[in-house]
Amino acid sequence: MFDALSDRLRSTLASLTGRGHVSEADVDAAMRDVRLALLEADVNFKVVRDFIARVKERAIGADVLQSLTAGQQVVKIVHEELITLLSAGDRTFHLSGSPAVVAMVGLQGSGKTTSSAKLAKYIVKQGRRPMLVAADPYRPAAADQLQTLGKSLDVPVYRAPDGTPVLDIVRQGVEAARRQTRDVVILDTAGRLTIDKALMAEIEAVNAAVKPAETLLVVDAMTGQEAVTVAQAFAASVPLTGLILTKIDGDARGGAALSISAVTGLPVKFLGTGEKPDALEVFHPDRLAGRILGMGDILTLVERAQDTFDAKQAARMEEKLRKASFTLEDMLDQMQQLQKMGPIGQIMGMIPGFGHMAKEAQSAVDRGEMKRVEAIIRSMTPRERRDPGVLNGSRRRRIAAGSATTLTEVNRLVKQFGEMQKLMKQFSGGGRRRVPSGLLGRR
Ligand SMILES: Nc1nc2c(ncn2[C@@H]2O[C@H](COP(=O)(O)OP(=O)(O)OP(=O)(O)O)[C@@H](O)[C@H]2O)c(=O)[nH]1
Ligand SMILES: [Mg+2]
Repeated sequence: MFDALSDRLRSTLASLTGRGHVSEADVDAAMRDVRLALLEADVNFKVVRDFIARVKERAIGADVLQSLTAGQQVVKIVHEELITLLSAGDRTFHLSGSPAVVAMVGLQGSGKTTSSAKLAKYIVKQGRRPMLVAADPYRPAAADQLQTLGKSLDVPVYRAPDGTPVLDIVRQGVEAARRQTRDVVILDTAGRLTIDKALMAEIEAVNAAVKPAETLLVVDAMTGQEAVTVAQAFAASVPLTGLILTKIDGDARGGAALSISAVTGLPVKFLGTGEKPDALEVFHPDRLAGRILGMGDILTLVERAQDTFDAKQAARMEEKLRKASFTLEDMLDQMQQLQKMGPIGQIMGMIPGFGHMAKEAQSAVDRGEMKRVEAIIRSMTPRERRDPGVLNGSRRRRIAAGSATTLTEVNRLVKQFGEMQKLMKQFSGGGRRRVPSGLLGRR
């Protein structure tokens, strides 16, 4: 979502760091570019104006420009101000009360049900016992959707008979949770097409009836400034404790994510980054700012790796890498693990210095290149996977035919793997240098 903005900011800021002396005019010119980049990313114009004013005020101060590292300092100021921009309110996820009640509210299709399931999964990981409540009395299909998700996550779903009024549903849901010793209740409420009085009244009544510890507004980041307007309208009439921004993985321009906290004063607590139940990230302003400025986001990457990789397997892989006994079989394994971490473009965007390659890597995957490499390895015999040295011409032709690829592709893979092995031998000969496990499955 932040690709275009990120590209522009990176190149503008690179023009500042790539030189010895930085003048006030240089900062002005760079800030004009930053301003345009933000506006083009659909960031609210008042937010942009204030942001630029703050950066300029700090950057044009005498100590900055006279310093030998003026360029870097300006970038640092942009980074810090970007963090401030994203940091409104209290981002702690409060789960007080027994059970703690979390109400999900928002417009139709914003992602309430999906986010309820994601949150349930997140809460289970924290060692708690959530229950989902289908608090949409108007559409039986909504309850079906939640039940299916709950089943796949092994989280119980409370569902009242059709036609039960919403206040009865939520009270009964909380009761059911107490009986089943569930300590968190997530209310998946009904969406509306527009913000109307009836919806607001319903949210208020639910609030009064079950006193949620969190009332989270779910907004679709793909709708851009519309999302900001919606959040403003909700915030003006019901007490919200925070926001969940969904569909951050989409190709909208990112303006909603960058403006919504500054405009509403509400904290963003979570980001939805995909359709699957594990595509939820706790929102960290510093990490997002780092990602946008191309500084990477190692912390999120490490967390994802920890969630995805089994520690023993990772240790075994690292051992193999160190001893340079890594085979094509292992490479296939690693590629599969890596894909579990999320779309390759997202992952590469988190590695410092790799941001600019993220798009190309993603399109290589989208073109099916990763699948083809997998197919090639799968068409090899175990012996060939362990020792590509035996791959003579006729074996290679057999593999190309078996994997529906070409001889050129097979040759390329074998060659690349050979180069990788050489590299690994250097690493292992070079002493203690550790190869980050899990990151080498990349072609
Ligand atoms: N790509 C992507 N899709 C999402 C995300 N969150 C939700 N979706 C999709 O958005 C659509 C709507 O999601 P729901 O969770 O059903 O939305 P809702 O707010 O419960 O909708 P109503 O109950 O009809 O008001 C579904 O197709 C979801 O798969 C996300 O973070 N990324
Ligand atoms: Mg729903």
